Amino acid sequence: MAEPRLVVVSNRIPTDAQPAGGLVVALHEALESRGGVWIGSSGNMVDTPGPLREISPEGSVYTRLAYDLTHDEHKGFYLGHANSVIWPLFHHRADLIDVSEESRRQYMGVNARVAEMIAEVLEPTDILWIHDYHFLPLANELRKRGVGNRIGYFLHIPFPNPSDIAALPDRKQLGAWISAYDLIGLQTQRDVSACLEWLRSDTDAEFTLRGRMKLDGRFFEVRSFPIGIDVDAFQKAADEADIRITDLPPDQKLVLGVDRLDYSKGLPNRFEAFGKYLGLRDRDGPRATMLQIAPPSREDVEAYRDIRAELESMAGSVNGEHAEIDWTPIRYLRKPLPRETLAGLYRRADLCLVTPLADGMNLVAKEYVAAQDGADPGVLILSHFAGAAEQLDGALMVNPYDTADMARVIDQALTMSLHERHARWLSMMQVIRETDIAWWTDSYLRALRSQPQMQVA
Ligand code: GDG
Repeated sequence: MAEPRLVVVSNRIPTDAQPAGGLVVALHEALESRGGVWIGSSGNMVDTPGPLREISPEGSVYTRLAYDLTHDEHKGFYLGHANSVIWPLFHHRADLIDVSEESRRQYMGVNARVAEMIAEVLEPTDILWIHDYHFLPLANELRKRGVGNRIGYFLHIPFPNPSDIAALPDRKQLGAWISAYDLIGLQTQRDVSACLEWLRSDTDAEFTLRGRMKLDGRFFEVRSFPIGIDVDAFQKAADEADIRITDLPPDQKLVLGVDRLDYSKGLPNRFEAFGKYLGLRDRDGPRATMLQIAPPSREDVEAYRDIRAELESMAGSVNGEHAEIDWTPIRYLRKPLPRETLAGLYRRADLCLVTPLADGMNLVAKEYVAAQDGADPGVLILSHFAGAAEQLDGALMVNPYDTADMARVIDQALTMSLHERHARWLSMMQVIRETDIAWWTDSYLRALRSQPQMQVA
């Protein structure tokens, strides 16, 4: 029997023929090998939105369908409810949420409008794969329109604790939203436990045979599928990159951070820890320079402007205290770099700091490991709070709130023997290879296809 057609829905749809960036590449490859349809927003804002329009590049084996958002939708749905309520809450920052009736109305409105457009192009045997926190209610909106297809969901960010959900204005609807899906994919076992704990404590969900849940007469499954990367592509890019990419002397240690400028990534804690490390390092040992790449994102949201100002002042004060005429200990680049440059920096770096306060997975951790030279690999320092910590036990684990300990661990990493660096790197490489991006899409879609189509009890 032919495979059912795959319909993917994500917030933004790429417009390039060969898209770049972790998730986008994964979905592009899944659709290239299987064919199907990808639906998402064009990134354009208009006064009066039209229907879905095809934007497939020439020769594409799958179809890309885009919609535009109105200015009010962008403000309320994207900047408002998705990024000023759900994102901070799901990253345990209830103190940053900005609840507004209008934003919530736009969030529901966009989900209803996107459901309407999808229902029009859907065929009865299609399977749908919906991504991320922008679309929590989308399956429920589709069910209301009579869609009986198999619908899967993947949440890229952490699943919140019941205490965070208590602050969600939509908490009473969340059960109906989740149970409208057939398969809820989460990044880690920790997320699955949080989701099951919430279902048990706050909803009428029942556990049924074979690990499935039943709520409001619908059956669904909650499982973890840790997202991976294209390991060979990263290795190749790093092999081909010029590692004399910076003007640092070859004997100077490079400590690298690569993060979207986001308060969940723990950048102030990292700067503070690096400052403390500079205070305790052996003055006769090699100098270490920290290079932080932090391209801005969501700059129209206030909390993102605050983090930017905070970091700039911290970098200034650490450098003020520790810089020499010929050495600036913290370098901070607030712009995106081409992927090839990034691959070269990963290869050159002796240490990568991935120290978020909360993070669904964190692909930078995996990319850094994949880009190392196996004969002389660098060290990864990883926060317990990154989803990747569940898989990468060869990393040096830190609690990002304990900056004095992080400073000592930075020193440990920069003085680690080749033998230990190699053993740790090998163990991480094995996991990264076993659960690469092809494994992620294949295992998720296999699990989704095996869900029975008739779900109503
Ligand atoms: C969400 C979840 C989850 C960064 N700077 C540049 C650049 N990047 C690329 C990295 C990496 C990607 O962006 C960032 O991915 P992360 O996983 O680290 O973080 P989020 O953007 O927050 O992603 C996260 C992910 O979804 C997937 O499920 O892991 O937990 O929050 O690929 O390399 N790329 C280029 N220039 C840059 O300056 N070219």
